[in-house]
Amino acid sequence: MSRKFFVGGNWKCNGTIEEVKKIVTTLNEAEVPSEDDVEVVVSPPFVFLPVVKTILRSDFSVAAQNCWARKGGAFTGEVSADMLINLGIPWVILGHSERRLLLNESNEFVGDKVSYALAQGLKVIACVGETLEQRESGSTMAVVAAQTKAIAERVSNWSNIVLAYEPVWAIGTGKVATPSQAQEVHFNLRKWLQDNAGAEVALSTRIIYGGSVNGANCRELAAQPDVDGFLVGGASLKPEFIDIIKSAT
Ligand code: G2H
Repeated sequence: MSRKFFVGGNWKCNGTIEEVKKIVTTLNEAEVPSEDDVEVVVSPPFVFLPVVKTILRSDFSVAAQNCWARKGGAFTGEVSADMLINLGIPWVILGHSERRLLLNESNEFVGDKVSYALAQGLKVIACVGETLEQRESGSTMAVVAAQTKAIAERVSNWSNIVLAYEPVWAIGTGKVATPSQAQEVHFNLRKWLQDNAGAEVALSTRIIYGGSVNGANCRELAAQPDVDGFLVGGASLKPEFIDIIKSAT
């Protein structure tokens, strides 16, 4: 089964309205492979979602960087999945390591968010990944399996989930995983899906890589059989994001 290449741009907590409009202009003017070959989703901070959605080319989509774990109400500072749907936002990134580590989001809490967001009709980029300490102690697979299990226990339909493997030691550090390091974890995650969610889910779910992806290293990573695309941080704010999109073909 062919899995359409997926390139996400995670803008994190960056940008002014002027900078955001400039990035969108660059994207809108770029020649990239067709929608048949690559799915592109950019994720600005919440406050810029409406403007980006309005001015972004129609073959690219937008994602929020987070949402609340259930229906809205008395949860100061949170944004609910229902609100994103109401605004016409199709995607959300959940479980990013910056939220897991800096804001203490547990595997279970991330699983609850994924489940609720899917139930409201959002598509989810669900992030998993180990710290350097965990990698060095040999527990990479146990860590990403536990993170994926907390999602799998709460979700039966994986068709609207993209799984992003983002080793924490590679995020924003310039220290990208080697193609074989990425492939090894992606292969094992797919095997985990096969054993725990079924062969169809394992074959069809896109597993993308994130962590210091740039225009120079993307092609070698994209050539790995179980790397189905990227979640890009720093480089998604720069024109080289176009080169990363082009690595789809
Ligand atoms: C990982 C990635 C985007 P960067 O967080 O999700 O960021 O490409 O800057 O390492």
